[in-house]
Amino acid sequence: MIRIALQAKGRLNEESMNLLADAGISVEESKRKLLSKANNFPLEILYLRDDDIPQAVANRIADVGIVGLNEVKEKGSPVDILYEPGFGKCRLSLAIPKNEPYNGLQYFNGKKVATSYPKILAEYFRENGIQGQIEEIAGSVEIAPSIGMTDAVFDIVSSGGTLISNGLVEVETVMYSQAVLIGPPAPDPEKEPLIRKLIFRLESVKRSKGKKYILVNVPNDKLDRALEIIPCMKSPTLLPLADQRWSAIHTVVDEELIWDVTEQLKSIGAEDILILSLERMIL
Ligand code: PRT
Ligand code: ZN
Repeated sequence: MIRIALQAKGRLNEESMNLLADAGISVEESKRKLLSKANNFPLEILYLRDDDIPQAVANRIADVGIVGLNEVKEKGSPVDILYEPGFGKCRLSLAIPKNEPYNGLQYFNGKKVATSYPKILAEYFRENGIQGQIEEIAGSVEIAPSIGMTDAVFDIVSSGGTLISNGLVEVETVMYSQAVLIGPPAPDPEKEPLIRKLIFRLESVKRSKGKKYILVNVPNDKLDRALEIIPCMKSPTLLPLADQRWSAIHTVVDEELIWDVTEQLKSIGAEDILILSLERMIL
């Protein structure tokens, strides 16, 4: 049995749960519980605030966890990044009131900056030789300048809408972040095979995203041309049809290329094109 720490509620909770579901892991009803169990994988889910996840993994209260890279960096806990599931993407940026003239990083010398990520900001200022004053606040960082508390903010940005609606403009991107699966640097040898099995499942789901399965019937004299058109990852499957003048090609194609590929295939006389969605891809 392994234990995974997930965010109890908040932005990463739903996608973390969906990720487990996509990997074929079904979880008991989790509402208002600290701990729940997967029904069909030796996995226990520990629901925590995201701030506590890096430490829980470092202290081996959980074997792995899913949390934003920003939290991992801020907490500085000794954990390894095992896998990037591809959600929770954002950046941590410095922003200032939009009417202020900005002349580069030295702007922040002697300025007060509100943030929930004081360590990341202090390191950035140190690396760049900036003497800024960091005010740690827990929430609603973006309102600090408008209430006269600070001159600037250092906060998470995704669409940028929150900054705009608070009259702020992003001037420096300090780091990019996304959800990461973390584990201790040297996992318990008894747990390691299960951790690897979990990552293997997550990878196969991710690999299938953005891909489609295509089946197409092609006259035999156009097969070479059809194989040039289809940009497949590996050698495609070729199957003879009952009508011996025709063959079927089965393969996986990037979703964004599907329309282009199908139009070109039609133009050389291909027929009966089926495009199917993919659930898993295990190589
Ligand atoms: O209760 P708990 O402590 O667990 O949660 P929390 O309130 O600390 O975190 P939560 O749920 O808000 O975010 C969890 C993680 O999601 C963060 O640590 C990031 O890794 C990631 N993430 C991705 C974001 C965003 N996108 C995001 N947009 N976290 C916060 N925001 C906030 C941001 O703080 C700002 O207020 O959304 C606003 C900006 O969004 P835009 O789209 O207007 O730019
Ligand atoms: Zn938090």
